[in-house]
Amino acid sequence: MAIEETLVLVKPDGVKRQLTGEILSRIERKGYEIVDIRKFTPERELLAAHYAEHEGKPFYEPLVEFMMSGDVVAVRVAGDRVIEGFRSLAGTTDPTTAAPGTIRGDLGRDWGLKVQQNLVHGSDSVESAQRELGLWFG
Ligand code: RTP
Ligand code: MG
Repeated sequence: MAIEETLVLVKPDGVKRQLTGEILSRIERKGYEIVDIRKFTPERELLAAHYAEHEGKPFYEPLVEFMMSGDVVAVRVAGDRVIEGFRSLAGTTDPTTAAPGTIRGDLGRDWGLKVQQNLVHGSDSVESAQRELGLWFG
């Protein structure tokens, strides 16, 4: 079986705060491999496809606007059980209460904004990872 891969995004808050290196370093120190990496500001069409499951939710439009607000670093990461492994490294969605020791818990917090700026995204299943890697890396 091929080694598992996941899509990690360093979101615009992480890029602006110059935390890309810290986040990539945590991925590498855990033992995962960075296979490919790109930095660009995503367009609405890509984000609409990426976040299709959230369309219609109250946070959807603020989320898309936030993700279009600056550069994102998209990373193809490989390793055994990397999908659940990275989500464990990232911590839970809300950065205020994410466990210390995680990326969101150590480096994130609420900023009084309409959307949770929580530094990173990680695919949540094999199917999501394949779909999302196709969207961000073609
Ligand atoms: P991600 O997809 O980014 O890895 O995060 P996740 O699975 O932990 O969170 P998900 O439920 O998929 O939500 C996607 C992103 O939407 C923003 N969000 N804001 N109530 C809120 O304000 C809210 N809920 C979700 C977050 O940026 C979250 O990562
Ligand atoms: Mg998600």
